[in-house]
Amino acid sequence: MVVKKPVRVAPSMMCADFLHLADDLRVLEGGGADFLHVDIMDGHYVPNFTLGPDFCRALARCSHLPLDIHLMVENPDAHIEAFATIPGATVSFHPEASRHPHRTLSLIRSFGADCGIAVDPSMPLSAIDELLPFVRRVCIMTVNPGYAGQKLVPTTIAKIAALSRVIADRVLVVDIEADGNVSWDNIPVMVAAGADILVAGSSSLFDGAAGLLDNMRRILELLSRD
Ligand code: S6P
Ligand code: MG
Repeated sequence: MVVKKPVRVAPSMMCADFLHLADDLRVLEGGGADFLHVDIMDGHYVPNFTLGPDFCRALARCSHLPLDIHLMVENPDAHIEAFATIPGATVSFHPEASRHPHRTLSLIRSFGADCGIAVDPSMPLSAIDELLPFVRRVCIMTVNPGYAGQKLVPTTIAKIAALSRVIADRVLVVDIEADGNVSWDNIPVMVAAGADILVAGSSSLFDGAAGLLDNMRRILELLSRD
């Protein structure tokens, strides 16, 4: 029998208040967050810029929560070392941005990090079929990469469900992460589809309607976790 791990929560750091980050990290740790999701954007793979290796290292110094680093960059191989050398990190990249994704996965592992791949809403699951046995995490992007505060691409829910079946059928040890518009309404839908990790951003945890701790509690309640 497969014992399912509880669904885990990865607050999206690009949605955090950078001017109160140290205090908010304490709240997230005490409130039951499992990872810190860090979006890295290069202005080429996506039109936006966000965070970088110095920010990741500062987070790793300031928090015991493992980093979940999501590279939205062209030519990820050129940047792997800066991120994969951070102790405890998982580093995910978009395979279409790499000429040889298997090689990129090996490079991540060679620095001691766990590796993952991120799947754009337009990318079919068949495109990652050959990579699945070599990754620990698949980040299913439920919005288009590049910005917080976007609306769900609805077809990505069926993609989570289909991937969940593939993982079970092939008896793989791979976590499915849902990334984008993880809202109060979408959380139960994503979990029912098979998401193992939820990236919590401006649609829930950082919606500003309540404090961080209250919103963390509300997420854990929805997940029936306390
Ligand atoms: C988007 C990025 C995501 C965002 C997240 C924000 O390119 O990969 O991780 O940070 O989508 O959450 P929300 O709830 O604003 O969509
Ligand atoms: Mg992300």
